[in-house]
Amino acid sequence: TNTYQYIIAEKKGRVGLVTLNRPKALNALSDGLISEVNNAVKVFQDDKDVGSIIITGSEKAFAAGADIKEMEKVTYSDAYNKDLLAQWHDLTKTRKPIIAAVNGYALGGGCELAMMCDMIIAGEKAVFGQPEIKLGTIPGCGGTQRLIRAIGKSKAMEMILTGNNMNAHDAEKAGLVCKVVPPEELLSEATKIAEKIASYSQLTVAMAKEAVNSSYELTLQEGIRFERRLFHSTFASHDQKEGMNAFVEKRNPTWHNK
Ligand code: CO8
Repeated sequence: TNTYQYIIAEKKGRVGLVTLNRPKALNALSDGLISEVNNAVKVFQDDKDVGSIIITGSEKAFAAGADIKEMEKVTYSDAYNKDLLAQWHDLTKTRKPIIAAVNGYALGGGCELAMMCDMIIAGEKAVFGQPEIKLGTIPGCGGTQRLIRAIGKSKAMEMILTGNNMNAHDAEKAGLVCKVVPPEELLSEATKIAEKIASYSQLTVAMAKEAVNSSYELTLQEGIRFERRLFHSTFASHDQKEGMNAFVEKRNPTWHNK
C-alpha cells in the first residue's frame, strides 16, 4: 500500500524500493516529489526489517532534472529565503545504503539525485548529464562537488561547462557507475546487490557506509584514524564475534544487528 502521488514505495523482502512515478514530466523533480522521496526513505530507514534501499525511475527517465516549469518564475529572494534545494540533502543523512538504479535520462537534478545515493547501477541506455548551463544556471544540488569526486576535474568540467551528456559505458569507465546491465535486467541486478547488502549485519553495514562517506569530509590521516576507530568498535559487537566464530566453525552466521 502506498499513499504517494509522485512515487511508488514498496517493500520487497528486506529491500525498500522507491520508484519515481511522474511519467508525463519524465520524473522531473518537483518539491512534492522530493518530499515524498525523503519521506519514503525515512520510513525505510526507521523500519528494522529493511536493510537497503533502491531508488529507480522508468525505462525512459530516471529523472530529467529539477522541474523547470516550477523553477522558471522563482526569484532570487524566493530561492534564498526558502533555501531552495536544501531539503534535498536530507537523503544523504540516511544511514542505510541507497542504490540508484538508472535507466534513461539522469539529467541535472536527476544526475545529482543519483550521485547522492551510495552507488549507481545503470542500464545500457542510461544518459548522465548536467545541462544546467543551457538554462542559464548551474548545478544546485551537489553536481559541481560530487561529479568531480566521482570522475575527476577534467571530465566534470567538460560536462558542466558544455552541458554534454555521458552515456552508460563512458560513465562506467569514468567511475560514476559501478555496473552497466541490459535495461530489462536493471532492477533485478540492483535488487540482487541490495539483497546481498541487506543479508549482512545492519550494524556493520552502517559503519562501513559511514567510514566510506567520511572520506569526502576528512584528510587522509583523519579518515584513516576514523576508520580504525570504527574498525575497533566492531570488536564490541555481537556480530563480529558471530561472524568470525561462524567462519572458524565452518557454518553460516546469524546476524543480530548488535
Ligand atoms: N522539468 C519539467 N518538465 C520536464 C523536464 C524538466 N526538467 N524534463 C522534461 N519535462 C517534460 C517536458 O516539458 C514534456 O512535457 P510536455 O509534454 O508537457 O511538453 C515532457 O516532460 C516530455 O519531455 P520531452 O517532450 O522534452 O521529451 P523528449 O524525449 O523529447 O526529450 C529530454 C527528453 C532530452 C530529457 C528533454 O525533456 C530535456 O532536455 N529535459 C530537460 C533536461 C534538463 O535541462 N534538466 C536540467 C533541469 S535544471 C536542474 O536540474 C537544476 C539542478 C538544480 C538542482 C536540482 C534539484 C532539484
